[in-house]
Amino acid sequence: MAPTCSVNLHECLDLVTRLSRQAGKLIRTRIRQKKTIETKATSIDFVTETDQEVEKMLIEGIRQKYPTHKFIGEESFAAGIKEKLTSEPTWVIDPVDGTTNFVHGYPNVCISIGLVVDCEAQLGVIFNPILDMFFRAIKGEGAYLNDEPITVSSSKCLSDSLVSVEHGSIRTDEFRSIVSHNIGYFAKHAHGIRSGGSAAWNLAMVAKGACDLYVEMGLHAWDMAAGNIIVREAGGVVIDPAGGEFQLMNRRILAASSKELANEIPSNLKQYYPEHD
Ligand code: LIP
Repeated sequence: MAPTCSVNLHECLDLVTRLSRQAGKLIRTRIRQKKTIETKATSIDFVTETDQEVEKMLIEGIRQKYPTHKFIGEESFAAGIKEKLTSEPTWVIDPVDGTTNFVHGYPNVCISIGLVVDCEAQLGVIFNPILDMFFRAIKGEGAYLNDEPITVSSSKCLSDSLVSVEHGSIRTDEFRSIVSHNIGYFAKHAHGIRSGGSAAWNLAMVAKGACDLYVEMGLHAWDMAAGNIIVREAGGVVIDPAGGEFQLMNRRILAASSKELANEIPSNLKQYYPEHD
């Protein structure tokens, strides 16, 4: 029998649903206003006051109910609070995934919250408050968009697929040349390519069956913790872009509608291995 999770996942989901809807109101108001922008790791890795405020709201709200739980949050990390992933229940949070979209008023902006227990994804929530799309999954219970069940598409090969890619925020020549090569490969062989500007959004689109494949190298655990479980619960496959097992802390992801499609990709990609967080 599969081991049961030590936390009540339905109570956790109720809590983060309430908190994300509350935080979503702030994002909806602020997206129309002028933002104060700062940069982090690179000149195009942005943070705004809203990212910081939303992360604080979410962490404080969760901590009130679960004082012993751990947090890996994008903005806490940038501020020097660098928690490692352990077997303890850990909330992995991106308060505004798609910060560049948020800065420009482009509507692909998501709150992304994943809960990992014993190093295994148990729950994920992705909320786009601008488009009012709320994706959620609990391990073993399927994936939902605004309370309707969702499933991945039936695509089994690249030549039938729509592919999401990102240019990322790393600006080195090596990275740019690898990304250009991989995007060129998809452009040549797929139905089309899209760039949503938010990893959480891209993963939600694979889960919803609106996109068949998403590959990115150089992102972070908070960009993919929720989407990883939502794609799997929607019937999709999540692996490392080189073909091995997906590792949340490795900063690389390949999400696909099927095992066949996932397996077709790795040998055709140039690989980039970012430094671990
Ligand atoms: C962004 C990701 C995006 C990736 C960017 C960045 P942020 O997250 O969602 O897919 O290409 O490098 O990590 O910074 O908007 O939360």
